[in-house]
Amino acid sequence: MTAHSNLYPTKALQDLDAAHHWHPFSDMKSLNQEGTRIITSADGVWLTDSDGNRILDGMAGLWCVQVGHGRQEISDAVHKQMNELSYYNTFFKTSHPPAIALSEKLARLAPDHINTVFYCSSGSEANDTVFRMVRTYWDKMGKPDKKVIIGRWNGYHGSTVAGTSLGGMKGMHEQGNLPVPGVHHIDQPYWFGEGYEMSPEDFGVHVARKLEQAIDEIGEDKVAAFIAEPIQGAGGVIIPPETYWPEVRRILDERDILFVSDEVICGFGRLGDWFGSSHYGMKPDLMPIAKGLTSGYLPMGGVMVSDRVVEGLMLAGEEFYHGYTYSGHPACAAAAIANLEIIEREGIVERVKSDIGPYLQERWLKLANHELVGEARMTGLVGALELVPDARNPHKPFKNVGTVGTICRDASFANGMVMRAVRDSMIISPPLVLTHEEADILIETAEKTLNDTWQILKKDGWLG
Ligand code: PXG
Repeated sequence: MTAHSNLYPTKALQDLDAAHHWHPFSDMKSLNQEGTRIITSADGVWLTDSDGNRILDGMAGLWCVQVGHGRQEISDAVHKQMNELSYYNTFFKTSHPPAIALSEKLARLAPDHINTVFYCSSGSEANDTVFRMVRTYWDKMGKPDKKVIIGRWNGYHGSTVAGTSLGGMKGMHEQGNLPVPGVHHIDQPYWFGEGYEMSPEDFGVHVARKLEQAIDEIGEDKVAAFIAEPIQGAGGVIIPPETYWPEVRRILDERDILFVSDEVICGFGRLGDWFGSSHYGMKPDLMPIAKGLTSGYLPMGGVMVSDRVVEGLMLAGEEFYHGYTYSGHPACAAAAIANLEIIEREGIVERVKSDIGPYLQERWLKLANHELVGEARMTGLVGALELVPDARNPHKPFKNVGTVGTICRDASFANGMVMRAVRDSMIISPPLVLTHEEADILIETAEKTLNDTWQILKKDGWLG
């Protein structure tokens, strides 16, 4: 069969998929029995499946399609680049115009103290690069004991060995005997689930101080870095209380460890600023990036490196033995440049901050009035609804965590919209080009989905 212009019935595709394709993060036995959904084309915020249904892409693919699907300008730029130079490496004293132009552009968009980028092909590779880079930095600085990296429980930094280790997903750690030694996890700033006995403000400070305690217990002379997402995405859109990042900043300012802001989801406009760390007034030493860098049109990631770390790594005048065949791939760089040009020209970051962001937030937060919703939260264009059995007693979760989320996610799909379920939270992270009219459709569909879910739960005895 050919890869495009689908001519095949859904069932035939599902059977072939089940026979030969191992999917990420999937229980393959049950998926093969159920059959996959097949997406055949997409335009703007709309997907089309193999049965011809139109579906609102409430997750921007997988948190990445900032500029919407099907932008001719990006595919033209890639096509042109492929004809001119489809591949060359950036090892052995060589470079090429797309990698150079993209680096200059990223340096301009990043905060003033960040002017250099190291390329890879994904967010996971970016965090593997971070892992080696921060430890090597301290070696070069003559502090080889500074090796421990502090991450957070329920953080997500990818699924490679270093990415899984830095992340705080216990189920992932169990597969492959991870984390690797030298990674320490502290609590996450999840007020709704873990801090509700305090005010959000007090909890923000309290949980930030877990970082201070960890550094002091391990010893500042042994800690290399702290890594965190500005807002945890895969962990369930955990938006920290207002007091959290300022307190973390105070702790970091008083101690000599590196701060790594994982911008894979929050970068490139998701929160209404170019980077999530800028949104929260943080000053990172390293920023892993991916996803929105190319809007997912081609795979590309990178680590944005501050002048301080670049200078440290160059101190000894030695090679950093790290790199990938596809570091700075010309076609991917061309896609990234075209994507960033669209974001700049259309003022998409500003639009999230002052137009579509506030517009969707206002409507999304009202969903908290629904009897299934314990909390609605949203910053920029990323939000969550916490589903609970009794909204008057909101912090008491459903039994068998995850089942209700899956019911709601399936109901959403049946209503023509992709929402992602994390535990029993429903997540939304739509393309940043969402129009007001599409935002209205998103909210109406979410409301209908909550009603449908409530009916199913009532019928099946979940609501008592
Ligand atoms: N850091 C963060 C903050 C991420 O969200 C990665 C690193 C890893 O990126 P790659 O490109 O290696 O996947 C991510 C990825 C989900 C989901 O189910 C989230 C991600 C990837 C796949 C699924 O929410 N985030």
